[in-house]
Amino acid sequence: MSTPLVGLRSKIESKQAHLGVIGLGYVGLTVACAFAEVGFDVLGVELREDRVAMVNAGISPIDGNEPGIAELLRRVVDSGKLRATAQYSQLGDRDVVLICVETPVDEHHVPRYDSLHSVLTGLGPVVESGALVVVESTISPGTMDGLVRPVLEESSGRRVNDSILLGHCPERVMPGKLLANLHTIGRVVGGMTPATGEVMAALYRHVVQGDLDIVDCVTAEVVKTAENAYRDVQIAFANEVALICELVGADAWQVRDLVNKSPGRAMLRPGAGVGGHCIPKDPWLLAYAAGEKWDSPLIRAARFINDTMPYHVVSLLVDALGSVGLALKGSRILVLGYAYLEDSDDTRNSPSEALVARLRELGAHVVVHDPWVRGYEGDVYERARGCDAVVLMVNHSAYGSLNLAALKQSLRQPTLIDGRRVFDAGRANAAGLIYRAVGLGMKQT
Ligand code: SAJ
Repeated sequence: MSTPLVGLRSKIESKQAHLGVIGLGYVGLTVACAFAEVGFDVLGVELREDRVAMVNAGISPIDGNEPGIAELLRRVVDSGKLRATAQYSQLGDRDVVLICVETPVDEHHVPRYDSLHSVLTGLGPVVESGALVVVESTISPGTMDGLVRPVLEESSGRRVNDSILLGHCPERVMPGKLLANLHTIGRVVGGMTPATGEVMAALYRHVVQGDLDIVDCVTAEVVKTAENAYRDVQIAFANEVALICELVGADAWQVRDLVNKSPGRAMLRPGAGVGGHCIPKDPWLLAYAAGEKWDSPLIRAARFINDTMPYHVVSLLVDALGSVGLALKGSRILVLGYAYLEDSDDTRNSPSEALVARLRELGAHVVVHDPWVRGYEGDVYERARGCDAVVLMVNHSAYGSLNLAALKQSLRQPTLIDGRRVFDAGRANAAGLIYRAVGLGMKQT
């Protein structure tokens, strides 16, 4: 191991290394707090001055219910271990810099690296010689070699693996469990060289109890994007089986239970669509890497199926209203759930967004209820008053205990469309509701 690496490794092992974290969103803030908590001096760099001010005041800028973050942030700011700035120039004394910025895909499913590019351009001129730079953002395979390395070498005037060390350690946090996941879930540690990977593992060992698997950068890029593409394909399979069950008169949830009794099967849950910050995006990052050489038909098909589901829910609604001679145009529809995930306030890429837009396009008047999303809270039965249908899109725990008889009383038309199979068809019918559900064949209702 070269001298710079030996020196850096001992500074990391003794926690004397000064850390920088660029991007104080839900990923960056979590990792900054975690390293500060174990004693590192951490400087957070964040473009948004309001977030900088909040962090320096010990107030978490992260929305939602994130156990442990607010208290930990206050503690590490009060102890002086973590501070934030908008100035890249202050990164000049950092031995390690973690990059945690957004890496979205555009409407053509092409990665947009504007944030990553500007971070590397801003960091290059100030980064200390011998420093370790780690990209935690999820990126398309080939991006470390094709973009990160050349841009950083260009902006710093230094050579990677010579006077700059570079690696990729993709984040694996999940909303609602940010801190817990960071500590417990293992990480893939991609170093531009094996020696860099070893130093990165020495760093993350301070905060990660799970495995730290040292690999090269492209392997780390593929693992992260593939683990989410894998889940997207699994969900799409469940959704396709559900669509077939509806057509042949079977119950997809019963089918799923019985399929999963077969050894080695683990069919996921069909539903009203796939949202969030990871699953809808990461498959495109993986597919993009293959370029023109391989079109990734399975990944694309899975994305198509999952993105179709909110529109399938609309077709179930049209069918249910049609069965009593009602048109969707001019009807009043209550949508239950606007978050992308149960018991979460996160609405990023929510399937409900697509559903509501489509219903409005078709001339329906839409009312939204969600106990977790600011502005959509309130009494469900009140919101249902005068509506011609209720469409459940998110299986928030609160909805499981809904009184169907009371719901029917509030409704103008007794129609219930169940996008997440929260309710039982028999009970819904017994309550006098016209019931349709994703994956439920007509013979079963
Ligand atoms: N969904 C289904 N059917 C399922 C599971 C999920 O329709 O069987 C839908 C959900 O309703 C949601 C979307 O898919 O709209 C995503 O749900 P998710 O459970 O995958 O939750 P995410 O988006 O928070 O995924 C994250 C990912 N973690 C990271 O990227 C670090 C994913 O890799 C994890 O597997 C997942 O959390 C998890 O297991 O909780």
